[in-house]
Amino acid sequence: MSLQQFIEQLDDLAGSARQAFMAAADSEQLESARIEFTGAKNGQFKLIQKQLGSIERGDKPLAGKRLNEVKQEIQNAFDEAAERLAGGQVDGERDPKVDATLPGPVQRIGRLHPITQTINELKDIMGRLGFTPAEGPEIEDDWHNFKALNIPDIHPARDPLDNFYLSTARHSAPSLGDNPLLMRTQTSTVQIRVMENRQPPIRIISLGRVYRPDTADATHFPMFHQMEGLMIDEGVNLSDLKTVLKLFATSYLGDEVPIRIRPSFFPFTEPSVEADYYWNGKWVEFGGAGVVDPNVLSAVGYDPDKVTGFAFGLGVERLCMIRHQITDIRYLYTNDVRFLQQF
Ligand code: FA5
Repeated sequence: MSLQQFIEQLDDLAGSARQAFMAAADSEQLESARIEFTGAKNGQFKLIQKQLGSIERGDKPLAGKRLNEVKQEIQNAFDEAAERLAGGQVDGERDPKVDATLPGPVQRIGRLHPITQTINELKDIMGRLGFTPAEGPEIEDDWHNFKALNIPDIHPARDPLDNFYLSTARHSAPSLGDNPLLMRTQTSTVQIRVMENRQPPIRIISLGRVYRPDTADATHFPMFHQMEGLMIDEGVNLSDLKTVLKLFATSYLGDEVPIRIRPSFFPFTEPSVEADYYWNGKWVEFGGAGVVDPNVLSAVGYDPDKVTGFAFGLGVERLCMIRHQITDIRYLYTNDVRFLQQF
């Protein structure tokens, strides 16, 4: 059994025992609740305690600690109920011995996942720069994931081995010329969806999950998040892009952060760049970007002679990892409470 399951069981038990003790209307009912939860032979606490043996060795100290805490919590709840009944008080009556101004028992409450916290912060920062959030589906079609982004039919990025196509025949390649569905590989799909439905000026971001059959390692995961940015208006150029990326990096990382752009290639931007920022003594890549290719503007019905724009796509996990010095992306997705509690 995993540590998390063990702790969840204990927490459920503590809640149920507290409720049962509180609901007991007389000492007989309280005693039968006590036997049910803490009976020496088959009490529920005993049954969970027996599972301690199946917990991994390294997790045992934490599991044992929580076991003792819950035992004490249940005992306290029992003592409170016994005291209440001894005073002849039943639910709903006022207990003169209870001081309602004292803090109650410590409640273990959940918190937002670090990636959700990062997403909220990114939305905040970009919101201050005038970028509003836009959404798109995670199951996409060929048009939005490739074709409208100037990625031609014969292009290695469409390889079935590099994409999660949704096909009735397993592992079958999509037939050219139709519009197969796939899990989106990039949030650039949302650029197209927004431009198809709105006229410039446009200044949006889109934050969401993307999927690639990448082998998981310290910096790669098959499901990860990207933040897409898109700005279209008259006269928007590469130096506007650099300004926005610099303001973003400085806001997110908190200091004056130098950034640099290097030439790169994406079919949907021309010129294309890779953006790096300087952090903790080294240059770190934070995503791809560029000036929106005129072919993309034409594909959505804009006039490339009238409007121009820039786009960027950043890896959210990588940003979160740099900021919190997380050394392995897999920590974000193994749901270990010891890791998650630190955020
Ligand atoms: C793209 O996905 C482009 N759509 C970015 C873009 C948008 C370019 C708009 C131009 C205009 P790329 O494949 O490099 O680019 O991915 C962008 C970022 O996603 C990477 O810099 C990295 O931070 C992150 N990333 C890529 N693959 C993974 C992975 N398997 N796990 C975690 N993060 C990843």
